[in-house]
Amino acid sequence: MRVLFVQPSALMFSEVYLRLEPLGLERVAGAARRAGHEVRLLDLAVYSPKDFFTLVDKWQPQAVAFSLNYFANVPEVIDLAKFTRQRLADCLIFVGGHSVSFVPEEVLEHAQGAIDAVVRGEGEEITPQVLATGRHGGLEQLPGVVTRLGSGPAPLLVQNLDEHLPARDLGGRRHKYFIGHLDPCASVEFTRGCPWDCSFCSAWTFYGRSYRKLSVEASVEDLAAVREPNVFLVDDVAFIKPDHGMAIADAVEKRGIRKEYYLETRADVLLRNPEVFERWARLGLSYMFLGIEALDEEQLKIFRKRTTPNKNFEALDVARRLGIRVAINIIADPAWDEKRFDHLREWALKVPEIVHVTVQTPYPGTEIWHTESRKLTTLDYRLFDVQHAVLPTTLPLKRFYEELVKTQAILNRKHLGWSVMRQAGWIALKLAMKGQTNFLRSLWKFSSVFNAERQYQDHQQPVKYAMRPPRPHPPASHPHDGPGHACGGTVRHDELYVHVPLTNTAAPVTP
Ligand code: B12
Ligand code: SF4
Repeated sequence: MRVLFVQPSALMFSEVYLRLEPLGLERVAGAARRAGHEVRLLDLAVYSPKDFFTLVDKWQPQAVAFSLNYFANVPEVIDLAKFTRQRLADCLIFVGGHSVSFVPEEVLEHAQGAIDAVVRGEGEEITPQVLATGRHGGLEQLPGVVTRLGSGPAPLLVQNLDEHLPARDLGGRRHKYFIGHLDPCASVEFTRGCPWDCSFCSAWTFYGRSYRKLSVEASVEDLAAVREPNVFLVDDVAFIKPDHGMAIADAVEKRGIRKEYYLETRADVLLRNPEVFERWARLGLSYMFLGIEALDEEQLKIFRKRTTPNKNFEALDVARRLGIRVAINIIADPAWDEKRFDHLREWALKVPEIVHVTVQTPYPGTEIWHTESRKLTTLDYRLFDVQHAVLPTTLPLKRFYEELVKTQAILNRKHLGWSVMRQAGWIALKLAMKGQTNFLRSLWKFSSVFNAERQYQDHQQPVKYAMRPPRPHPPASHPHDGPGHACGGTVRHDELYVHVPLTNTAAPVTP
């Protein structure tokens, strides 16, 4: 069968800071190819919609599969599916990925028959079965598959992550993937899932709080196959298990693999296992993202981060000592006024770290989607990208964006200050001489992307597809029974999961 896998276009953030390969889709496409299909992969973050239209018309795929990891891409994917259906009436069209796994029925409804099935959960093992079944025979009986006729049993976790290494050769234009000056940059996965349960995050609800590791051999085999000099580790929380991190480090050293790495982890994991980060710093770990999220204890409790401001600040000290450059994120509540933004700016200018600000956004699949008592001000999927306010703002909306963008601009200038700029300029020039211009372009893209007027105007656009609002949940009996004082109700964790925790493969790990 001719099968086309499609990654939708990149969101705001990616125009400035980073653009990364669609690792999940490469793994799923690899599984389809191993099952004997003729496979192509098109990433619309690096190709244009015109390339998609041409491929559909010229290659005439018999199946088209879209990845939908981000809610903000829902309208785009539905429109592309509708286009495909008009051109190829018999084509099997299905969608899978992180976000769509939480809202399969509503996406099928919006698509009005253009999408045959939504595949919930991990796609590697089920996709060959979906392709073998085709559009006319019982898709709705397969695990995790939802069609307009009904849905199959709960999705199954992949038995062995080692068996599905990504098909990196399928995509093309790999020189377009970068993060900051790690240009070009590939992505690699050592572990999957997260045992914590932060109230604003859907990583744990997707994987049923499971945490699994690729074997050391498979991790290193994949890393060794990467041609790029830089690697983004996509693990939700890197090096939770220090032995695993150390064993991979041993193997990397033995094989003489030298790369520059970027990873994401938690402050308490860094404090608990500094030796593994120190080891990786020697192997080339130069950037780290720490999920700090809030500066005060009360807010950390609301997010259920299970850490304290002191621990967070201690972790920043450790990273500085190790010589690892740290980027952190703070979540701005739409209720913030000028004073709160001022406080954040003041703090952020004092610390040497790169500070990013995103907007608190309840998503389907997160706990706060059900418990947030404030009413959503929009149901436009495109605005659910953590850069827009979807909850009522205390400041007039435009003022809120002015404060947000002012903060982002100050922080952007801070980490691209004159001395850094001189250094960055030099790096950019060296990369440009090698034909790598992503980092260079990103240096002056900021103001065209982060723009208060543009963000405000996004709210005035007509809404073609609207999200289904959350179902009301029973109110918490006490204001602190729920995740925090903003709680409007309670929700059982087992109602949130895509992959239901099992005792064998997915035993929840105690953090
Ligand atoms: C790496 C990562 C990124 C990378 C993106 C890499 C890329 N090109 O996809 C970067 C850093 C760019 C990024 C950015 C953002 N991210 Co992000 N990201 C992640 C992270 C940590 C891991 C994703 C990953 O690679 N996993 C490993 C691969 C193997 O898994 P996967 O992609 O999910 O694919 C599997 C399944 O989803 C499924 N699948 C995927 N596609 C398909 C297609 C078909 C047909 C089928 C059948 C199955 C299938 O099968 C795959 C294999 O099992 C996840 C957290 C998580 N655990 O998922 C957050 C996560 C997905 N990101 C999130 C967010 C909010 C964002 C941003 C909006 C944040 C921001 N600060 O602006 C941006 C927007 C990005 C954009 N589109 O432009 C949220 C999503 C929330 C939501 N529901 O929309 C998550 C869940 C994190 C969280 N804390 O909640 N992200
Ligand atoms: S630790 Fe990170 S990945 Fe895990 S639930 Fe919290 S925010 Fe999500």
